[in-house]
Amino acid sequence: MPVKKDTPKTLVELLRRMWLIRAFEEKVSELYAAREIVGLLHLGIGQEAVAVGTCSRLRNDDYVFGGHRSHGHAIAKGADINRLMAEIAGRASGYCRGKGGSMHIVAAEAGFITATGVVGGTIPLALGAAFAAKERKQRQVAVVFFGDGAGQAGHFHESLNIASLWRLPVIFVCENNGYAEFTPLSAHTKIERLAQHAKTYGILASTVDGNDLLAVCRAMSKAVEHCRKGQGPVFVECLTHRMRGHYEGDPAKYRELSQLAEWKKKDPIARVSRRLKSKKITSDKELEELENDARARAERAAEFSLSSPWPSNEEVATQVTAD
Ligand SMILES: Cc1ncc(C[n+]2csc(CCOP(=O)(O)OP(=O)(O)O)c2C)c(N)n1
Ligand SMILES: [Mg+2]
Repeated sequence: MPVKKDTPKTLVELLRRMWLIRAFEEKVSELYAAREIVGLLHLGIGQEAVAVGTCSRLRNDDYVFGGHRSHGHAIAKGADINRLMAEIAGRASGYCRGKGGSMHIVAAEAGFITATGVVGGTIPLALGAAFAAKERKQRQVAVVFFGDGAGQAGHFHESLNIASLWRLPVIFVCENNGYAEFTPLSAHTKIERLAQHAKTYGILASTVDGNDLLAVCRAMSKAVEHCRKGQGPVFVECLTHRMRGHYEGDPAKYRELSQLAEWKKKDPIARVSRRLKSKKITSDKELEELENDARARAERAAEFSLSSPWPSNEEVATQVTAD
């Protein structure tokens, strides 16, 4: 969702959005543990600043594409959390009538075009949206979120090349959380910074602290301006960390506990809260209210979802098979 102007109040609003994502995902995790939600579930807890910082720079009619860890991206772009949670719970009131689930979110009215479980699979799709936007001359941009693991896929490299060649208004947002499933970055590439790949293809690229909301906002403001002026694609690599396992239930034995503890100190929500408090913009009580409000909204989304009907047998069989 776009912010009109950056003021101290804006920062409070962005913190509210980060809390909404956190509370939403923690509620989803709770429902998963209670087996109210089934299937594979990938949470982005700890990565909220990337989603919120990026989408705060976008217009409603800009396009966003995600992947398997994209609840936060959809919420940040303005998706309705009731319909989103219902989708994850497989209910008929969900965005895809319960047939897409956690990894196939579509919230078209909010400009969240699609997500996929195919790693990096929406990167070429974002190029298509950017191409159409360029043809229509409406100065929209397309943003695609993906992880460091996608950087080894052929379609990632082909897309960077074409986007650069055709000067497409696409912003590649790489959430480099250091792992692809259980494999550390150093075991799947010799390249330390994914932004290096983009530079090779002649794309304007930078690496930022993805747990610093303001750093993400600054990088994205520049990226969006560059794209809207028709100057071609931009690649922003955001260094971050997922605080949960790769999927819910992952024992995460490949990760040192000390590493997690270090990242917890860099929790993006705590960082913004400390900043607001030290600048006397927000009191402890107001910060607490932000969290409580987000948790109450997530609770209502859960009630809405679990009281919604399952899709009918006829519904389940439509739109999902090749005739
Ligand atoms: C094309 C493809 N290959 C492999 C997989 C299995 N897989 C699912 S998630 C994942 C790792 C993705 O890592 P990354 O892109 O860094 O995203 P993160 O999970 O860290 O957010 C893999 C290999 C897949 N879903 N799709
Ligand atoms: Mg990763």
